[in-house]
Amino acid sequence: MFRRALVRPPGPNFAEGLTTVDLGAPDYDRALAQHAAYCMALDRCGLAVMQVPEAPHYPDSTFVEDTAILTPSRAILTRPGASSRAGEVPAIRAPLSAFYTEFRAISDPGTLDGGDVCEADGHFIIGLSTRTNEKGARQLAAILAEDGHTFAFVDIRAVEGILHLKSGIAYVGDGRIVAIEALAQHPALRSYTVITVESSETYAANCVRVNDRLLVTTGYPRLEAALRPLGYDLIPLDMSEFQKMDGGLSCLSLRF
Ligand code: CIR
Repeated sequence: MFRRALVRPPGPNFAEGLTTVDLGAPDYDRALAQHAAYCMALDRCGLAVMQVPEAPHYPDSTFVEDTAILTPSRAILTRPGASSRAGEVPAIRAPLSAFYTEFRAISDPGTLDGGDVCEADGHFIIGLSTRTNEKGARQLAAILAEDGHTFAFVDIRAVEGILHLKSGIAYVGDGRIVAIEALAQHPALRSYTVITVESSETYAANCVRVNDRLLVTTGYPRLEAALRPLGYDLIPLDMSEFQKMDGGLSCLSLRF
């Protein structure tokens, strides 16, 4: 069970962040409204939502998931792969220190974004991407192994259309993984029941199980139709403005 979430609202320069998609500039007021709806959804899932103040110099800082990996026993601060995002991490440590006494960190020359780390009940699937390099992935794996966690690597560097591993897969509990077609057959997913996302709905793969609810992006009826009969209690959320900046549901919070 998750009890808390850490979030960071987008700042006024949100549109100056990094993006690889060509969907136009995000509307700031809409982004704030979507972020507020996201926080309300986390509240409905039973989480206490803690807000870190926006960071004017870091337009991508609303994507807090990339700054830390949280396990029951420790907080692992990342070393984001995009140099413009490196300064986001220190502000995350302070609020986490109220709940974690043990901190570890990914260090140079390792780089790692939290969006590349998919936890499935204590097993960690770690993506190698343009943001997470092999050294960063191995550092994380070694830290996790100290606590008896297991791990697997998935190289997504040749997979088109996704920035992070979790842009393409999500663990939704009960031994099930939602995955885009390009990753559905990956050996690292062999022990799971895979719910394949059709290519027209790739963006929808980034969904988030929070306690007994599942956050999904609105506008993807095929994935919804696959999930509802399995008994998932869905909370659909409009993510249009975050999608324009390569972000999705999971990136907007750290859940612990
Ligand atoms: C970036 O390029 O870093 C941000 N514009 C988007 C980060 C999205 N984070 C995630 O998927 N975990």
